[in-house]
Amino acid sequence: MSVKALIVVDIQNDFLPGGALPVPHGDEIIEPVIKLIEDPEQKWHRVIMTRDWHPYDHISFAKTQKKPEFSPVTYKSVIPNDNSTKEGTLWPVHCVQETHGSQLADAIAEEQQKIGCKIVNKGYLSDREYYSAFSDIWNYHRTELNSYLDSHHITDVYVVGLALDYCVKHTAISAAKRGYNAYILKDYTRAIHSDPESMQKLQNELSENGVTLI
Ligand code: VGL
Ligand code: ZN
Repeated sequence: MSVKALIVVDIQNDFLPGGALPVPHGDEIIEPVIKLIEDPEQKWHRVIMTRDWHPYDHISFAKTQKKPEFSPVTYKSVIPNDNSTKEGTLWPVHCVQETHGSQLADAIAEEQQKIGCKIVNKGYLSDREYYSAFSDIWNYHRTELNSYLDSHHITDVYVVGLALDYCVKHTAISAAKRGYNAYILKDYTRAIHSDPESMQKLQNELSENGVTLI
């Protein structure tokens, strides 16, 4: 038997048009996502909403590193005795804890109140980048999402939200690596880079990692 969780990733003001790090057309998914949450045929056992939740001096901010926005960065591992590095991108300041930009979009926040679903924060340790809602990029610091899904005996994870090519993708890949059946519902996501070449690369990365894009 499958026990289904819907993970609604980072539908926050800063990722919407007019926000600090807008995902093009991100606002278009808000009403569809609410309908999906409320669809009785889906039989969601749990719905979880995630928030990117950064301190003001987060390591992923261009301002923190005194570099131009969207420039590349090489992160050093936070794991003791690990000398590995990872390539990343420096972002405009976004989703700073407790600011307007970090709040869930109004209609999503209303829905959260209405159904009383779990909110999982990520990105709150200043010295490391996070894309997956399960952990930092080093898979070292784990968020509450891990124990929450375990304790509710979830088998299948469906991921929607923003941005398809960052947090949605990495959350779904983490879920697959942790042994869940992992799906992304494409119509309920939008990407930062949505040109055909980027989409093809994304599709390949997902299938290599056992994530189904529906
Ligand atoms: C995200 C870039 C930086 C996301 C978060 O939620 O996709 N993207 N922080
Ligand atoms: Zn972020």
